[in-house]
Amino acid sequence: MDKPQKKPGEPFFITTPIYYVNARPHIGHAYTTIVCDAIARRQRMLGKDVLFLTGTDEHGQKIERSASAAGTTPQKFADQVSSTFRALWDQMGISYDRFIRTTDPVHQRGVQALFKAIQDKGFIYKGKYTGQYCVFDELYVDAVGPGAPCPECGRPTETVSEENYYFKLSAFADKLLAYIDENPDFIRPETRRNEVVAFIKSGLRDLSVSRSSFKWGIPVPGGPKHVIYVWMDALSNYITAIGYGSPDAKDQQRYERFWPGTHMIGKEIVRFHCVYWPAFLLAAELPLPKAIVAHGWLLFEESKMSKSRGNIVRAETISEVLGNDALRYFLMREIVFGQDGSFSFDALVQRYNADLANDLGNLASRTLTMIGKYFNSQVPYPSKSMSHTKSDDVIVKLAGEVITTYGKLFDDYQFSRALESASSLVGAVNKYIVENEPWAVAEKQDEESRARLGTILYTSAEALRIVTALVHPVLPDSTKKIWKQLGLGDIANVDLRDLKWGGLPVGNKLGPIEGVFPRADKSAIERMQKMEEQNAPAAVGAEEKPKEIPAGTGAQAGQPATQAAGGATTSTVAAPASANNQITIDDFTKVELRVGQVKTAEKVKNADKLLKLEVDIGTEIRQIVAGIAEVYPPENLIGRKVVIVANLAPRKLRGIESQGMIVAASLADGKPVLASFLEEVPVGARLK
Ligand code: ME8
Repeated sequence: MDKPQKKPGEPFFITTPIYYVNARPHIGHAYTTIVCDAIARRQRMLGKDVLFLTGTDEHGQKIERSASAAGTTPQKFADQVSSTFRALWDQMGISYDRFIRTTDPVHQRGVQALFKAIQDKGFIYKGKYTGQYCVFDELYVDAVGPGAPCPECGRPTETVSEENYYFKLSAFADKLLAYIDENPDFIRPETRRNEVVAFIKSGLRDLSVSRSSFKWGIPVPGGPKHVIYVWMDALSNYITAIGYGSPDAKDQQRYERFWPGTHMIGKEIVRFHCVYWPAFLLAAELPLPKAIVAHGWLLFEESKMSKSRGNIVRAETISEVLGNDALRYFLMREIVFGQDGSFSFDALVQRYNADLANDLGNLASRTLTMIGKYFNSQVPYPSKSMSHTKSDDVIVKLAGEVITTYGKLFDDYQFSRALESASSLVGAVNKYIVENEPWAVAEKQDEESRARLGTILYTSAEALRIVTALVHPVLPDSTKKIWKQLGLGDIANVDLRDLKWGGLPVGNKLGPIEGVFPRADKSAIERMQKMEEQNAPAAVGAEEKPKEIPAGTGAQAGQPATQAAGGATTSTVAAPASANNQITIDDFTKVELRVGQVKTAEKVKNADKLLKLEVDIGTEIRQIVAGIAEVYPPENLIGRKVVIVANLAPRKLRGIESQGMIVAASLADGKPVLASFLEEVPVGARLK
């Protein structure tokens, strides 16, 4: 079973997106990374020479602003968040072979080489761009007018007027369409492929591939006032990480060996990967990716899990309470790959208990314990002639079918169905054990009964071995333990191409037996929820101090208590806090006050005092409902800098979500006056 020595197999290159360093990792990022990890592990077990790449995307205006809002330099900011990603992947046992950072000098050199190659072929020219740009998506947008919403995320766009370098994207529409048509597996699943085709057919306009109004990026070769557009920079990681653009011959060989590879991405970045990236490669006359595979979104409480929605769950919490494998299994079994899927702690624990603690865990513990007890921990002989029954053949046949089905489904990205087929074998063997009652057979000492007992337990243990090998890429930690208990070597060395019935050696001595999937109870859910609550940004709600808010400035007239949740918070004209009302500096620092800039403002229907604003706070755009309509006409607020309580829990006012609150003084007549600055202050700066 174990391979005597590893010959380098066929190359197999798989990549995750490189994650932005403006947000800390959550289980949405973990989802893509885990799926790639499981694929990489399976390919290694199929004898492939695997290169699994992940990393971080560190340039661009969004990161520059996030760093400035955090009061640090972009490089320091990127160093810190990038190391958080890397540390998490290490903690989760992600078997990446290379971690690329776009601030790595080798990457910068490679991006410049690609830019130059495209330029040398005549596909880059200089021009002036005046139009809308979405900083959140780092996307040029065809919308018209200042503040027009981004078609991708709905946030207000910014007007950019810059002299830029342009890429002749329009020259590649026909070539792309022909390639997609000739290579049906290039973009998966089919729905995404259809979207891409429709997008290209709607007309491709040339793309600006540099920016000149900020500095945080890779300089354009020969155009030092410009930095290369962050998506061109980021997409190039897939080749710079493996040696493209390096003068070193070894790097060149690595690039030649592994490129093209397979990209795994979330569905929101399909256009960048399936249109821009292949067009850049066509322009530079480089091979196109083998495949681009897009999955759906992980939802939490019905909406996409993301930092800006404040509904993230961290992988660390789940790992700490249930172990790494529980999250891996949930994400790959519960979510139909390609579609959106919901996460909840209840569903996680339910899935873990049902499939792992009960089914697989039970099969392992009862089979191994009985071999320990009745056969002195040595794998018994399965008699073919004596006491053989049809039920044994059923398991042998099913195991053979599952090996084939599991592989086919897994390699077709149907992970949930693959795991379902593995579960069907586990279920069948558990049933086989119950029906054959080995504990009752063990009570009889005659030769036939001993032979029967041996057959039952060999059949169960061999099926367990097969399932364990199959699901190892999904459950690396726990299958490693089961493998040891079966007395076998290193599970990572198993060659799945050799997996077939009968590989468990008779007489094999089992290892020490221990429980692999302890059952989780309600307290596990509570613990995880508590850990996430403690990790969430501190929320300061008006409910805690309703008295301090004069009724007149309430976000909703006559409802002072709800005002601070989303409206203007006011420093009241009431007496200052008395000594016993004092707070410590720690209390104060819990309140995250930031400079924001109003992008859009409009009246809320049927609410005289309310305005709905979109406020840029440096890292993102927030929607805030404020009770200031009686004093401030909406048009006077556009472009105005205001002070925002940025870590207030979101609340709904008149059915509209308010994601923070604006700070204002409240005069004796209850009228609000917005806090403002005499000096110029950058958007996103923190008040402390
Ligand atoms: O887009 N559900 O980085 P990013 C599923 N830097 N997957 C999710 C998810 C969710 N709720 N949230 C995040 C970028 N992801 C660019 C990529 S690549 C050259 C540059 C995963 O930090 C998913 O893979 O916003 C998604 O595509 C990716 O994280 C976005 O990560």
